[in-house]
Amino acid sequence: MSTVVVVGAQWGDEGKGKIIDYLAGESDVVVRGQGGNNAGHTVVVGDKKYALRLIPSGILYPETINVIGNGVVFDPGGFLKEVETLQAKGICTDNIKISDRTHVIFPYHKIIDTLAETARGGEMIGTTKNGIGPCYMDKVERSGIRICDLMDKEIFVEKISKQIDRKNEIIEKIYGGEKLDKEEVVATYLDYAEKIRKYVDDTTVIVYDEIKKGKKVLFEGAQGTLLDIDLGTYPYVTSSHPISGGFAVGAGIGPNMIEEVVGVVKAYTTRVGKGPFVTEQDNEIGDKIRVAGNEFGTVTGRPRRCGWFDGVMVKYAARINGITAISIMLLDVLTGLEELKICTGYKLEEQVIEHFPASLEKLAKCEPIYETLPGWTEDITNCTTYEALPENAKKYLTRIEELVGAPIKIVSVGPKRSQTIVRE
Ligand code: 2SA
Ligand code: MG
Repeated sequence: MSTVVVVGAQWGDEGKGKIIDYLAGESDVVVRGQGGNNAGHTVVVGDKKYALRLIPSGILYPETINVIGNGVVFDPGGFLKEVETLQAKGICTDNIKISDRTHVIFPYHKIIDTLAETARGGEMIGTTKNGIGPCYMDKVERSGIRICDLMDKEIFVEKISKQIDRKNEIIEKIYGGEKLDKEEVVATYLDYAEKIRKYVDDTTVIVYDEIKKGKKVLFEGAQGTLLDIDLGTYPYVTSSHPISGGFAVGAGIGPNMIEEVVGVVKAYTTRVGKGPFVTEQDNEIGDKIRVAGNEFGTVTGRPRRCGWFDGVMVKYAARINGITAISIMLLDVLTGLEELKICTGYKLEEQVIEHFPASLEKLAKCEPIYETLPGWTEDITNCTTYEALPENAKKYLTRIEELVGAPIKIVSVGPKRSQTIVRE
């Protein structure tokens, strides 16, 4: 396949980093199309660990072109820091292309993100406070500032001056926060502009040409399907489209250019932030999974909420993404649990619900319908073939395939690259 999209099929943190790295090694181009530095992939290569946030995973391979597409929201300060960290580890960062249509994150976006969360009080979303939502708000409101604006000093100064005046009013009058110093923001961003200029390009042309040449292009999803602004658990979502269709818009390609969609799924479910979670195990089982799976946020260290595999949710993700292959992650975390439960349906006021509901109030009232399967005790971390997995592990995976309606083609049994079973 020459074009592959990799998406998270749950609430993010599915372990996409590992699969993306696995596929990036054989890709000519790796493209990000949504989100910003609210994403965070950890890639382990040999004994080195790389934490990527905004830069595509292809950066670890010298020949690969890394595209930050128009659908991304771009924090220049964060980007330059990431470049520096990679360079310090001996990684070449020349092969990065940033779309000239990408919207830029400014300090007021981060300030407003933080102030708005505080103002929401008990109803906070639990955002990453990176200014993601407020930057997308400006984009949709049609007052955003793009990379192409930043590249032209005169245009930029005019636009940013107006914007800072507006934002200072919001910060001061609505939230009682402290106003930003206009000159300081302008000077900082004019400096950033010069540092990123060499990376800026029309990436829609680059991606199109590479696909036409028959090159291998990997579209690297961030976050997860249930965090999609339209199709996720709204309002506990991010402000972009972390689904396969998000790449048509966020990279500027025709949807028919996407050939394969890999859905990355944990063998159980986790979520960070707030919102209903039908299969949540706020008990000993959840604690066991959290410890075994090291389910704590990479950046903040927040404990993640843990629960059983939710077949209703992943079936929904498979449908809206057009998932052609599933990659099951962290199967080894379930080793040693006597019984495993899989949610096959939801019950709402005595009715069985087969499709993931839109209303969060309904979702919060849904009871999981579980099927119980026997667990396994054998260590699976050294299994290199699907056949070598314990019978009960295979039964568990087969049931997931049936429920979700897509084939499992990759199974991960540990963090290392070598601990990846690819099914022929
Ligand atoms: P924001 O900051 O506006 O995007 O936050 C809105 C909600 O989205 C959630 N959110 C996330 N949840 C899980 N993982 C995220 N990023 C992953 C990471 C990246 C990945 O490891 O950091 O797995 O690809 C992520 N980003 C945003 C957030 O908690 C809010 O609920
Ligand atoms: Mg993560």
